[in-house]
Amino acid sequence: MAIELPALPYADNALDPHISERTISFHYGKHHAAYVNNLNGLIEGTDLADASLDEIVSNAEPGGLFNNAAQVWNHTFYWNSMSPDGGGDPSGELAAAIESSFGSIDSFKEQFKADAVGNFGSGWTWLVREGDGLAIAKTDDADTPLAHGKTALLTIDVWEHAYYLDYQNARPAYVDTFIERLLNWQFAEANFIP
Ligand code: MN3
Repeated sequence: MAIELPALPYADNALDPHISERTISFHYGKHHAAYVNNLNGLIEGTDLADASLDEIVSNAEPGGLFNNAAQVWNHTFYWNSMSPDGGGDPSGELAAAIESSFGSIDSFKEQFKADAVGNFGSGWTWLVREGDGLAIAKTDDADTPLAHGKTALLTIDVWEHAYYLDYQNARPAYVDTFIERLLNWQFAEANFIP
């Protein structure tokens, strides 16, 4: 059973002008799709052919299989971490947990931005559960909290392909827009409650 490319949770142009339809066409239609195709090529005819994506990501050794599987998982999580109606502030139990772990919602946003801007190469910044609280996690390349037994609540992709067409080298502007206009707090809250 091949791994499938999940449908985007919104239209290709729904995040415009913050993330353009052109960026989505490459990032989802080419990059994400390529990871799916590569992964299926690697598992076809092996004992992983019927494994779930989560099983592959959780168990693969470092290398091409892990990189492609993790990038499939990471990108699906990233699309869901954004919404055309995103931005604003979290509410309820998640808001309380963020205030407890980071001091305030604004302090969380500052720390999340600093981590995302400060990743020197290609990678991801995450909000994750850590013990009884929450933490920001930086991962490089394809690495993902799932491979470290951590529960992710939201993520931003800071590979250049995520923002270069719209922001060129201005990663801080992309991160600001993600936080203020796109961040899907309802998705993060849903990941936090279970
Ligand atoms: Mn990407």
